[in-house]
Amino acid sequence: MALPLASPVDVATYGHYSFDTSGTRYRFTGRIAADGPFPPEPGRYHVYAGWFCPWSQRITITLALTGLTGTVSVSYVDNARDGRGWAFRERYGPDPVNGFTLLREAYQATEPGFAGLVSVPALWDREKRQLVSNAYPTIELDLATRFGRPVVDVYPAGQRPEIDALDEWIGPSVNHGVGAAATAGPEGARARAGLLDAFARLDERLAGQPFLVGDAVTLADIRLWVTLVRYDVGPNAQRAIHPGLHEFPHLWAYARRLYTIPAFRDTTDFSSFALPGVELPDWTAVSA
Ligand SMILES: N[C@@H](CCC(=O)N[C@@H](CS)C(=O)NCC(=O)O)C(=O)O
Repeated sequence: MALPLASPVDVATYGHYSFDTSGTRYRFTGRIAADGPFPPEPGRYHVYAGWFCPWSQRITITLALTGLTGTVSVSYVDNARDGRGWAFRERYGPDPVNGFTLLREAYQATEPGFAGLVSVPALWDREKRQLVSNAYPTIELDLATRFGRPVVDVYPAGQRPEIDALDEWIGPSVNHGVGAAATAGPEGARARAGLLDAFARLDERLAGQPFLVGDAVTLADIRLWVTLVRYDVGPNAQRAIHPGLHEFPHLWAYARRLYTIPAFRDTTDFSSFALPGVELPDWTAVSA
C-alpha cells in the first residue's frame, strides 16, 4: 500500500504556521550515547530534514562525509508549509518510517498534545518510536562522533577548541545574522556590519589556507558553507546587503571549491531555497 501524503499547502484553509511559544523552542534534547537511552546502533535512527534548510544540510553533509548514509536514514519535508506545519508531499515523497503526513505527528507521538515548535532537523528513534532530538546543534555533533570511526572525521578531537571558537563568532554573525542583515532599521544595519566584517575576516583567513581549520574539511566548513550557498539567492538575492559573495574572492573560491565535493554538491537543491526568478551564480566555475 502506498504511503500517504499531505494535501497541498492551503493557507486559506489552515492559516499560517504558528505555535505555542510558552515552552522551550527546541523541546527535545536527547543525545546519542553508548551508555544512554539512545545508543548508536546502525539502522535505528532517522533524520527528518528539509532540502531548503541549512541546519538540515549540515547533517546531510556530515552523514555523507562520515560514511553514515547507510547507517542513519534521511527523508525530506516539503519546502513550504501552512498552519499544519512541515508536511510530506509529492515532491520529496512520503515519510518512509512512520507514514506520517505531517511532521507534527512525530512530535505528538513523542509528547501527546505537543503544541510547540515543529522544526527540522529532527532525529527519530525507530526502536522507541519517539523523537530523540530537535536540538539541531547537538544532532550534528552526535552523528559526527558517536558512530565509531568516521570515514572523514569532521570534528577531530585535537581541533575541537578551534572549531568551537569559530562557531562562537561565525554562528551569530553569519549563520544567524544573514536574516536580519537584509532588513531595514538599526538592527538590520548592525547585522549587516557584523556579517560583512565576518566575511572580511573569513576572506583573509582563507587567503592562506584551503579550509577553516587544518588541512581537511571539518564541521567549521560545513557550518559556514550551508549559509554561503544560500546567501546570494536567498537573503542577499535582492542585493540588499552588498553586491555579492564574489566581493570576497578567497571566500567565494573556497565556497565553490567545497561545492565540487559530492557530499556538498549532492545535498544541495538550489530550487528548494532560491527565491523565485533569481539568477543562480555559477557554482561550477572553480578558480585556482
Ligand atoms: N534556530 C534556527 C534553526 C533551526 C530551525 O529552526 N530550523 C528551521 C528550518 S531551517 C525550522 O524548521 N524552523 C521552524 C520555525 O522556525 O518555524 C533558525 O532560526 O533558523
